[in-house]
Amino acid sequence: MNRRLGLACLAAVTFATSSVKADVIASLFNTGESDSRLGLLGNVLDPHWTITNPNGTLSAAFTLADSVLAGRPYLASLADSRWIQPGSGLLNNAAAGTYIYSTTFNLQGTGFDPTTQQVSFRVAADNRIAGVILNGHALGFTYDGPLHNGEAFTAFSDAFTISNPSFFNAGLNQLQFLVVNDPLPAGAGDCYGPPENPTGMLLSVNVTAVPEPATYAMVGAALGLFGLRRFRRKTS
Ligand SMILES: [Ca+2]
Repeated sequence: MNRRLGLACLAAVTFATSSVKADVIASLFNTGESDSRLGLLGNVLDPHWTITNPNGTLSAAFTLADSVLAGRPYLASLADSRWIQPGSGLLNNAAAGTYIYSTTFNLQGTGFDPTTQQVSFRVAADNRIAGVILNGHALGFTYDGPLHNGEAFTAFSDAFTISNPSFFNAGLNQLQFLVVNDPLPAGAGDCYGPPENPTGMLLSVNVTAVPEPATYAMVGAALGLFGLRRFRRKTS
């Protein structure tokens, strides 16, 4: 490859990748993430999430301390996210049932265009995700982890992208995860002491700007132009 063509390709690739970038919605946060986009400490209030308990009461969401995760089959905390649970402390015996983890974010004035940008997430839960809802629209997502029977917290789900732009509101949006805490299987608890049945969720969200078709056309035209120049140099 001659030097000019190499530089041309580099410029085109740089142009293409610069239009595909991770972005943030200022008011959309991972679980256990601070306003400054760092992971919160353990056993502190998460200011961005609330949890509705199986009996319908509302709980503040608290981060799980690493000491709670230690020795248990949980995915480790990330630099910008941490497991959260209903209430503070160890919460070793959370009631079985469905917990609704809720957060809100505002797209007003953000320039966010769901027709060209996408929100994706990965999630892990104790015990499993029974559904995800955006503004009342079920997203068709469930996750039961790679293992089963209460040991399914060791890995993130695959990334799931919210691909229906009509599900977003121009202003306030509500994102909800249905987390099922299954009853303890018979004989459970022997590994970690007395029978216990904690629950929790670890979520990582990402916003990706997708290039518009016109961008691809410009990159293609640039590559075609330099290819033509190279052909002319060879044949002249
Ligand atoms: Ca559990």
